[in-house]
Amino acid sequence: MSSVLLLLLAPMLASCFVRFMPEDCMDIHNQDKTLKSGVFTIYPHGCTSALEVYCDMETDGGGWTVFQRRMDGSVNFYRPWNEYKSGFGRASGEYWLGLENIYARTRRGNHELWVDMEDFEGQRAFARYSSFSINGRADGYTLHVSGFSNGGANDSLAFHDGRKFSTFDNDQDRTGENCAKLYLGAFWYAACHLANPNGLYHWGDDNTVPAVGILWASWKGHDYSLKSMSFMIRPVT
Ligand SMILES: [Ca+2]
Repeated sequence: MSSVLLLLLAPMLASCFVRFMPEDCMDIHNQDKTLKSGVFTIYPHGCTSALEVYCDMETDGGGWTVFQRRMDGSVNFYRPWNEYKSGFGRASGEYWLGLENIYARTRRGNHELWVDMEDFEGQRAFARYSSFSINGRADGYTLHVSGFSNGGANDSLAFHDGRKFSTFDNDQDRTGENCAKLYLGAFWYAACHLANPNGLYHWGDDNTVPAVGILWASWKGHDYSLKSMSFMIRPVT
């Protein structure tokens, strides 16, 4: 009986004997500052929580944990609550890390946020926030973001500060409508959005349906869907 139990526990125990268990990309960066950006394994909440993420090791000195990444439209982001809660996609491409994992990180201390974006004409811009956190599930993963500094994209996120996260099957927005259904995404919708990072991947301002794309309105307006966008966080010491 005990040997059966051991057999069942073996995979869990094995992962708990890993010597180096970084909680985020900053831990990995601090271990070896020569590492380039790429996919790494982190342990956001303990030894059984191994998770692959993309780490940006170059932007402003590196150590950024990417929690949202769009780049080629290969992953469908129009997904239900449970998937936004736990995460989906692949760290080597497009993915969403999951609200529980983001919460696990930001509850451990102060974090800053960097939103990186690129249009189809090869221009780049960013927005940076000196403080970023979300509440837990019981509070609807409410967004707290402040301390904006401009990297050319202007501020489209202050509008979403204090809002709960909404998906098409869990409407927590500020309207009688369902913002996630209207704009084919999932976000901290208010009424409804100035940013729609998890919207529909399409090509720039292609005159299809308005305001459903991967948008950052203060940079390219409500109808221009960006080529790439990523949200990444880093602990502030
Ligand atoms: Ca609503």
